[in-house]
Amino acid sequence: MSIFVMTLARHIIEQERKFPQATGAFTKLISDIALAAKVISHHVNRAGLVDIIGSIDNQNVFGEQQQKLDVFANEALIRSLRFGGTLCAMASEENEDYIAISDEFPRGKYICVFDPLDGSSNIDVNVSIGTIFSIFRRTSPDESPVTKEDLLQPGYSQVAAGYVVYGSSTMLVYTTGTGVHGFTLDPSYGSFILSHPKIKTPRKGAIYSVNEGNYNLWDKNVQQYVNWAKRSESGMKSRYIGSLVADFHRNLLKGGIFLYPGDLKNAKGKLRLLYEANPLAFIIEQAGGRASNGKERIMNVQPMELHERTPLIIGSKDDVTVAEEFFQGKHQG
Ligand code: P6P
Repeated sequence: MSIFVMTLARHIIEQERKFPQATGAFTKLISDIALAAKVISHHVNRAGLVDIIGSIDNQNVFGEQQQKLDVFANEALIRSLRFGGTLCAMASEENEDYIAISDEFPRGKYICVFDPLDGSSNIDVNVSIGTIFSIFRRTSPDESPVTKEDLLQPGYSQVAAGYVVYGSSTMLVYTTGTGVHGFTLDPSYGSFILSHPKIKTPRKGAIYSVNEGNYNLWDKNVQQYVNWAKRSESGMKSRYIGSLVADFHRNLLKGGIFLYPGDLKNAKGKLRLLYEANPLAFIIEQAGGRASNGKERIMNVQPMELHERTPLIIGSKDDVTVAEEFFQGKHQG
């Protein structure tokens, strides 16, 4: 009996067929991202074996110590995307400004913003890390120079979003607005195989994920929510890896809520709107969940800066709704 294997490449082509005006550029763009993910996966899985572990002396745009794999992953994505003719611009957490594709190279109508290797502080201790990406169409006329407004689009304008989690296996999870689909890398063939079709997250979960070490920095509404979540009546248990993609992926599949609130040190929290919160928000909504900054839907927020931060509450719809009620002082827990 021949087994039909649905690969990422086949799946994207089928998705593309749903858009009659599609030109194949989108298929190539996702394929280019998948190629970079395979290259990064190969090096992440060997990190302990070759001299790319440990910090290098330069720092990224936020003064954070760059791990060599950060730099490698960023270069792998930029190289894989720059000359494919699908983009007019890209932006990365590792680069202060966006990268416009110069007109000496073939250019496309898409924009890709990404966090090349999120959770990189976990590399040396073999904890799962991830790549997160978000894709838009440009808003300025095709032949004109790219503008910052092309990059600063609200999350509801995304045409696709996804992440790669480098864990016990390497998985790529993506959406183009018609459901969420998960692919597991089969390293023997170097192909991403459809392993989790049409992912739906439970309406309510039993997991809350937050760094309770920040408790004394939170406002009282946030403290009251976490105090409620810790009580047996909430039916919840705490799970926190400290790697966004790993925490998000577990909660997506099992149900639950991830929170990174603002605090006294960082009023808007730690996570980035464009290439962390928005892509994961697109995915969670497509999977039936919800993503908020505590006051409003994350994907409605108009970005003002490339690297702006946002508080993030994301996961099962009912769990996020309860947390929002606490954050807004409406829930007497
Ligand atoms: P904290 C990793 O550095 C990261 O950006 C996310 O992957 C993760 O969710 C968060 O920071 C963890 O931050 O303050 O809890 O260590």
